[in-house]
Amino acid sequence: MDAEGRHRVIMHVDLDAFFASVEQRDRSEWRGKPVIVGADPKEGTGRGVVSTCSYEAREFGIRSAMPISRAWKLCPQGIYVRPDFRRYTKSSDNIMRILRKHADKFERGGIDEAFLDVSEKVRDFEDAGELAETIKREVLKKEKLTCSVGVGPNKLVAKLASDYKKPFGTTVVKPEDVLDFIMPLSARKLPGIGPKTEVALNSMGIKTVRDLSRASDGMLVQNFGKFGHRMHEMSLGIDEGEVTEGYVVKSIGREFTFEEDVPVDGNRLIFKTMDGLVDDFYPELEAGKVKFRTVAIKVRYENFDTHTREKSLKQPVRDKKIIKKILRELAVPFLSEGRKIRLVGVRVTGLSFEEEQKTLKGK
Ligand code: TTP
Ligand code: MG
Repeated sequence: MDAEGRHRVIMHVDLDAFFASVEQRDRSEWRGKPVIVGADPKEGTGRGVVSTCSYEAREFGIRSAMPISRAWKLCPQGIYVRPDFRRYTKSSDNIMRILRKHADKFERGGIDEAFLDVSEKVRDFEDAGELAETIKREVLKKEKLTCSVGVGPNKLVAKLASDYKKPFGTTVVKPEDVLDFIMPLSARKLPGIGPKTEVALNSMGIKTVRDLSRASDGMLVQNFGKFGHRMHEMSLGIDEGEVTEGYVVKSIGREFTFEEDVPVDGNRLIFKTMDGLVDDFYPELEAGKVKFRTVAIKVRYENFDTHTREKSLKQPVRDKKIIKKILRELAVPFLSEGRKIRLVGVRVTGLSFEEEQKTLKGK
């Protein structure tokens, strides 16, 4: 609330099935059909995962991050496409330009989502709901894509609200309705609570946000450290975070958990996997015209013991061969450890942007 006791009005906009919707927009014969964007399914034997899928594909039970082989089993008749980041980035940039002009303060939250502080632009929450409809119509007309919008007194509530009615939904949560809105949601919906934390919470009998709000702050801190305190705050709908300009991608990378831990003589498999991960994210660097200065590797051993190493170059470059070469160097000490490896991750950081970032950060 500000000095006059007025609430902030925050909006969160999230595109519906973003990558898949771009594909359906650009290939009209795919509209109304199950479209799955991700790795090559290779008739069910492919490795890698689903990036996202159309709502038609979700009816078959397919979801983001699911193994592509599993998606194939659920829906062999689906349309399977490799991601084309160049087109997604372009659409994303166009949409962000539309959204930005409706906000007092604007923050891009990722490739398909943004927060808008519209406190000065609207009279009240009802008015904000109307602005949300205007924005949805404008995005649909100019970019031929649908989005869902959430409005609330803070970023947390706005984000939960945009997810509440998808696709093409609008959900307005007034300050006095925050607790009624948030309490029945699954605790898993809160940002930062992933599958592992969910399991830990479930084992304490905590399933919903209401359960979380009833747990003691001290107990949560004891089990989860600082994040325990944050979880408790979130369960009460509290979020003081400001909408801040200047979204910057800090790193780009991928990781992969082996189906079975890789034995100590598995160097070839490790190298092949790392190369595959690089091939997977490299198009994102090309699409965004991004250079990097640092290459990093992450290794998790069978006992979950996790280590990282990195190497920085003198000059930023964009070169796939260099990434692969440095990763091989960085991997050497891990491979001579004599322990089985569970996961490898590869990442580039120290990013510099030739042009896209300017349009992101501009006025
Ligand atoms: P999301 O907004 O999480 O998903 P979505 O837009 O596809 O679907 P929804 O209607 O539920 O919002 O992510 C945005 C894009 O990010 C998504 O289109 C593809 C990409 N993505 C991945 O590549 N891998 C992932 O695991 C997730 C969650 C998203
Ligand atoms: Mg989305």
